[in-house]
Amino acid sequence: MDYGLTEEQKMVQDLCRQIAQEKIKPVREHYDETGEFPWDIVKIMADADLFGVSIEEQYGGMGLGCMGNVVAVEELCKVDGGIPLAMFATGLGTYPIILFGSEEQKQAYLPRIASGKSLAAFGLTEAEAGSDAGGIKTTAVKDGDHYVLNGTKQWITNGGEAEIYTVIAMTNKAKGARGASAFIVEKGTPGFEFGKKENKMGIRASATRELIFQDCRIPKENLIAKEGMGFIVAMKTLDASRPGVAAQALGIAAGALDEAVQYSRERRQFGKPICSFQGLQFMLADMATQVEAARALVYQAARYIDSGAKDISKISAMCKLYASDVAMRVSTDAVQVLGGYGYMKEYPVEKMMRDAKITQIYEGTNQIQREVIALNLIKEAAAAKRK
Ligand code: COS
Repeated sequence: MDYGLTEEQKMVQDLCRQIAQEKIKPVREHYDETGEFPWDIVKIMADADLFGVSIEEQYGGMGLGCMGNVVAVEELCKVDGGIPLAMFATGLGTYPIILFGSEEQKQAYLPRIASGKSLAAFGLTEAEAGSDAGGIKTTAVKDGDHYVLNGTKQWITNGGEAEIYTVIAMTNKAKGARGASAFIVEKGTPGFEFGKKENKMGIRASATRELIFQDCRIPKENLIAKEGMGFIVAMKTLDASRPGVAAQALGIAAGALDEAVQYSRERRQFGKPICSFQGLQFMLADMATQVEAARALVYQAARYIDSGAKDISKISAMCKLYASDVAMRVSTDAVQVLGGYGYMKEYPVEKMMRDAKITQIYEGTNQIQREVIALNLIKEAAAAKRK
């Protein structure tokens, strides 16, 4: 099917398909079992310039925007939802710099990230502040030419492996969400350590760790935007990055569908391939329809973002919500199609089902996405009434 991709987007898609099939597929089981960080694949993705897909060309990237990223992530995640996360979690950690960084900060960090020499990570979540992003307790206190950070961030993707961290901390607790600020913190800064690596259900090739700040002094130049802008930086970052999670979910769903269709042609019961039974055909038809609908919404969101539109919160939340629910349903159905084999680790669909679950949870639970969508609907209706 022709999705109206540009030549450059098709080139990225082909490149990712090749990397996924030739490099990731043979090792996905190993990384899932061991939970090791996939540095060999990170290097392959870096050599293919994939870390720079959506970074502007003037900073060493390909300049292919959100759509370039979505196409790449979908293709890689058809084979494995965990290993490529090193790449698009780096994107999440980079958005605060892309969207709000000064020219000096962009020049200092974006070329390093685009080349894949340094991974990035985003530090917002804390033990007591997940959905309630405004409730963070980590503090940043100005002290001359420095800020001093104290606090602990939880469940940070790429934690420990990344060199560059964008971190949200309170510079004025009394002001609540309006008292938060965003900072760049480099690995190796004294007072910045990592907690234990989490043992997860899925996306096990991805590193998830705590970031621990104890009197960590960073130069005042590492403040992103202005003091008090941190919550907005975080919200706009999530608006920009959620289509990436949606693309991960879409890729997992499409990969699970492929596995189910293939298997149903080979598996014989009652003397014929199980794909000749209508009960199974109806399942496959529903799975395929959901995958296409998710793809349409994810591509629509990415194109809208690339058009330069400002009101992207709603469509971004919608595509993440829809594609992740599709990923969960389709991967669960794929396990059902494969039956007993689907439940075994010899086949990839049980892993796809485990990997799919996180897409309904991280970068904002799907309950939060629904809230974002509803709040925007109400805001739009109020604005239309005023006109
Ligand atoms: N873009 C720009 N501004 C935004 C915004 C957005 N997407 N979302 C909120 N804001 C602004 C609001 O307009 C408000 O501004 P004012 O203070 O000028 O009125 C301010 O930010 C506070 O907004 P609000 O009162 O809606 O904040 P809440 O604390 O109620 O939180 C939700 C809103 C729940 C939507 C937010 O906390 C959220 O997205 N939580 C999920 C966080 C998340 O995804 N965590 C996952 C881990 S990070 S990988």
